[in-house]
Amino acid sequence: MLNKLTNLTKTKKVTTENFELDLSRVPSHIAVIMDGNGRWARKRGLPRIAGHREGMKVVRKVVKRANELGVKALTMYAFSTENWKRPKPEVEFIMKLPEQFLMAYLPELIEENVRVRIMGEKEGIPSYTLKAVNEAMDRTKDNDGLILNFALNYGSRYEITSGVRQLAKEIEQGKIKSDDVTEEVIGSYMMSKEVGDPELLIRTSGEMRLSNFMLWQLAYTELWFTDVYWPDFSASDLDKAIYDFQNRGRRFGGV
Ligand code: V07
Repeated sequence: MLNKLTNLTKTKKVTTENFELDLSRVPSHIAVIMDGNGRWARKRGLPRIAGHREGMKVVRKVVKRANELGVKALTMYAFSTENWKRPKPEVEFIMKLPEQFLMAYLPELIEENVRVRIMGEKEGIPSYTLKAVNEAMDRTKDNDGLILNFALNYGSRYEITSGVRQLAKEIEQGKIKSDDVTEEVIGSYMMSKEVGDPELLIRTSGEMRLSNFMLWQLAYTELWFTDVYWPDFSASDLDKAIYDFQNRGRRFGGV
């Protein structure tokens, strides 16, 4: 078992049975594509929604572990703009998960000094989902620990398009000059402006695509893939991703 920890508080290193993490080089922002919930369920002869429910519990475990390791921000891809194409009952079930998640875990998140955020297009999200999320954002707004940023009704090309449209509007109005448009300026028009760019992207379930997720922000991000289905993902899988991150040769100005 990889999740038996020793000396977490005593030294700068955290040891599991197989590897040691350097707590001074934990990625500050990790983004996660939580894929494989439907396949996890099918493998067990369960309905897809059972996979989503199980996946929700894993979010909590990963938040807990990330917080212990000193991660500053976690961006979790909860619902994409493409996910509306799924069968209506499945979409309705998924949209009730934020409320369920918060009912079960909000007290614990508050306790752990976590700040809840969302990024995505609010239009289209059911009102009961927004109500739960707004309440969580409000009740955690003064927390200054880990930022738990859910991508909800999010699509990166949409994000870039609406950011560029807004920027163009402000150029037309003379609020900003086209010559002053830098990468930093464009970044500030993205929905992730609060959390910045991830240092590590994790995608579960064996797919090796970005699927319209944080295309602008992932320019320099280390990408880590695993065949593990999201509901089977554990705290030690997170450790392994961070361990691999710490053992990759970081090249500057290279490829
Ligand atoms: C969702 C569970 C995880 C696997 C991926 C798809 C299904 C937690 C949330 C959530 C969102 C906002 C919030 C609190 C919790 C969530 C959706 C789907 C839409 F403030 N899990 N989870 N939201 N899944």
